[in-house]
Amino acid sequence: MKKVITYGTFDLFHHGHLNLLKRAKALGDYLVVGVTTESFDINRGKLNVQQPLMERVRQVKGTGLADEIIPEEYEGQKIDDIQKYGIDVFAIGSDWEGTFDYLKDYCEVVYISRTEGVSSTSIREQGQLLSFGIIGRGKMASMFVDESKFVSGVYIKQVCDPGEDLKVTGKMMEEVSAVYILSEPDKRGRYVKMALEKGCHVMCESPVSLRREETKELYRYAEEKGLVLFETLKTAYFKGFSRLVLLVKGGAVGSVKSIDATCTSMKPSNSWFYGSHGGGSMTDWGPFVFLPVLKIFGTGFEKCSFTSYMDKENQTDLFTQVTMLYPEGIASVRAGCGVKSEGSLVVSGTKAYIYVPAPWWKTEYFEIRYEDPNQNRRYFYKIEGEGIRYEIAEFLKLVRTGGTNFAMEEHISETISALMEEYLYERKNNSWI
Ligand code: C2G
Repeated sequence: MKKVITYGTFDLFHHGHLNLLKRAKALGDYLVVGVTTESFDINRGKLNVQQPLMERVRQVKGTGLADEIIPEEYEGQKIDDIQKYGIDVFAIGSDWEGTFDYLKDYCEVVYISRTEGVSSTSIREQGQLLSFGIIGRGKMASMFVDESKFVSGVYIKQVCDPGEDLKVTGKMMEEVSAVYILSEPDKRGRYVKMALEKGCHVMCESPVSLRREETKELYRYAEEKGLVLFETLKTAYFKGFSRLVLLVKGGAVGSVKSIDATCTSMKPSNSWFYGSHGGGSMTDWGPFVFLPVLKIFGTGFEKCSFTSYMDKENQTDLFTQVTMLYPEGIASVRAGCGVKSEGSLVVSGTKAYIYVPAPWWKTEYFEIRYEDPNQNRRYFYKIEGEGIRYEIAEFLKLVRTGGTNFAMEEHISETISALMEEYLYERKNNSWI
């Protein structure tokens, strides 16, 4: 019996896929089809596959052409599969011409000519291209433009400077279906409201507003209008970080008793960014250092105290320490600007602790460490580019299919605004030394 194998994502199954399967099947007597898993696709840069694995498997099964369907989960799996399933022919579309020649050491390799004029990407984009307007400037805005190129189904139509006349910004909002807001934090609330009024979905940098009540109202308003309001904070959307949180919730370190997180940078703070509030370490890093605490311990802290070392002349906090007391444990987070420190995260539990080395907010690597080092585990998650593409892909998914933003739930977003509000209030009314 001649066995053939082929692989694919098979998202939004179309006649190009069907032709490929038919021709692959005709090369032998038994066809094995490898369907890619979500995480494999993300790792190889396919970020906005629309259908979940099981749905894609069902579609392949529905053709009646596959004798066996397997998941494709990791790089290098093809050689394993060829050996495991006793494969004679590896077949793949001609868009991969040459890429899989290395498999010739294991079996025959056939490139099947690709069906012209149809692709999952073009189906995804048909009538569904999401046009974006950006309110912001500088490095962040241009990084967003660059990263958006990795998410099919999105294009940037216009960029507006936050200093621009509101009429111009309003006009832009009328011409796009989504807006990304990275203006100064005290202006964000107004832009979010305006964009929602004009029927745009909104991606907004963290914090959405510097007042809890305003953030809450904006979420209510978005819901009322049937639009997505989405708070961006890169770390929240990284696979490594979300896996870490899931592991902790699943009891990997036992009951968590303490969370320590530090974020510092050498560059001077964007003081102007916070206008009359003045900037500093907390305004630069606050949402980041709060994130692991709020994701793991939740938002029900009993006490929260801030201490800052202030550069009084410039009204900036150079280093800030925040202690949060929860019924089950304590969190101690630090932020610094113009100070170099170990930007690590430690989540300590009754069975073990998780250590994320600097810069923890990228969460590309972490370890679970036990009393007995033989039990230690290491986890790696690669981030492509600046990592903004993951947020954009998640946003697009929510716009298209609805649902909850589990990476940054509303109550966490609200609490980040509340903590920033409280911090800025205390800073104004306290004289820290
Ligand atoms: N295909 C085709 N004609 C099209 C579109 C796709 O012949 N118009 C083929 C592709 O060449 C591939 C298969 O259909 O052989 C599945 O395509 P995708 O779902 O796009 O998967 P792909 O990203 O090509 O994955 O590691 C290799 C991958 O698993 C192949």
